[in-house]
Amino acid sequence: NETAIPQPKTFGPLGNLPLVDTKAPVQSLMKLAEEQGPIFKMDLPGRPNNLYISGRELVEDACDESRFEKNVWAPLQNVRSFSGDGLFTSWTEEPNWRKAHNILMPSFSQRAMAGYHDMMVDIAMQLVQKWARLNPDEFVEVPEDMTRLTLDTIGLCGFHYRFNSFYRESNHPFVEAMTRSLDESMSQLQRLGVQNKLMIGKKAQMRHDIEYMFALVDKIVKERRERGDQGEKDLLNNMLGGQDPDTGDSLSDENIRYQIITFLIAGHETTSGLLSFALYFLLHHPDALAKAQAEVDGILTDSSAPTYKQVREMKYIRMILNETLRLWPTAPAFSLRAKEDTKLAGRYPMQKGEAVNVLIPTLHRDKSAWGDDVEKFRPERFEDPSKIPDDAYKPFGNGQRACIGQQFALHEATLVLGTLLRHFDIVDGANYELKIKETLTLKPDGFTMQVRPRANAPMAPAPAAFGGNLAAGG
Ligand code: FDE
Repeated sequence: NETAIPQPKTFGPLGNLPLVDTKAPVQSLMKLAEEQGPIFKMDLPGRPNNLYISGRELVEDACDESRFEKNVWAPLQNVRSFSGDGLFTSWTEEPNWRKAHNILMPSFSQRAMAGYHDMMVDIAMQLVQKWARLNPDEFVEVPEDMTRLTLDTIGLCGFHYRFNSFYRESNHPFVEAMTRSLDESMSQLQRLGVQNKLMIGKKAQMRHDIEYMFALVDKIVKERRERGDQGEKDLLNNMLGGQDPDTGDSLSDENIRYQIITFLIAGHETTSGLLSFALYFLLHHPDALAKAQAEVDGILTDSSAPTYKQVREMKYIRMILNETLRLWPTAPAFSLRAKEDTKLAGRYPMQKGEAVNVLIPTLHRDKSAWGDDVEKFRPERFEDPSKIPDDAYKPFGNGQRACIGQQFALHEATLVLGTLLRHFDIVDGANYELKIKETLTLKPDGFTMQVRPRANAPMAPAPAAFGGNLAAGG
């Protein structure tokens, strides 16, 4: 009852490496999964025996937390040079993982979202006002504007720091440093060991970028420590003041630095990709777009900014986001390793420490879970929560190591998408053809569209003024 694991063709010492497009590894792996089936093996130079799984049955079994645990796999290990033992890149057994998890969980609960809502509105309105001032023939660069929005949102809700990305033509230098470092971390994976050693210029650049990121973050922490707590209910205050109920410990300044960088990475690329893909799908699905606009027209009936409660009422907008994450989960893979010798799905023997990588976009196209129309964008799949095949839907990862920012991302994205559709019609003026750019995350590359203010839209309200009492709602 043991089954051999398929492997595509190899190329001598390079193994399967030539089958992976260095610019689009996930899309290469999706194609391989189509040919090889729900489990296959890849040998890469210096990294033999990589297992990829993408079928419902196998993923469900690997998500059994009594036998498997999060694996900090190569892509994440490279990121550790700037995110250290922050939540995303730490092993579960590192003491700082549970400490930070315990301290930060309440800050990411659904209840906590009411406290961030006004800050999210502040940034969303900057985007609405920017788009409202475009001339009719101008194009919106969708992923760029969504990245401005999500970065500014996590900066404000996380640390009361304003990146002010909408006031800049080019990226904030922090984003440049972070993007370059993420790119370099991914490129290191594709190079052979000896090639990596030769990349002296790249290494110096990365050292420089990391120093810049640390300096900016350390300054934010230092200023907050000196100024003291003025009642900001943001992540930083919770980290500075919070104690782990298990150990009584608080987080060190070094670990707080890693968490801030983690939230800036995890909280902006993924959510901006989600919003960009959602707009792409709506351009191509006029029925869903009409239904979404009808929903927000019925909810946002006056000219004041959306309230927390109104966002919670936007059920169809949420369904659109869920369906978008099904087809293009912007964090496209995660990795698990065996905690003991075991058999995956009862037939693939695995030794303790051996890993399997979950290919989420292919899992989300498993016909046995989703039906024959898997390629179709159909938000109605998410209408009845009891009909969602949870074990075949993993856009936020698994178990205790699942995304802590899920409610944050979904509240923000629902607010933004709902507000945009209330104010604008969207037009595919460039006949954009989907091309997916891969970094640590996925996003639609070079996606532009046009927007037209809607005849019946409310005036874009000025950003809500808020001060020390903004946490009153939370
Ligand atoms: C996490 C996460 C995950 C898992 C990974 C692994 O396993 O490796 C996933 C899949 C995710 N995440 C996804 C996502 C999507 C979206 C849209 C998001 N995400 C968003 C967000 C926001 C924020 C702030 C975040 N996010 C965060 C985070 C964190 C911190 C983490 C880690 C956790 C632990 O503890 O581990 C994650 N995220 Fe996310």
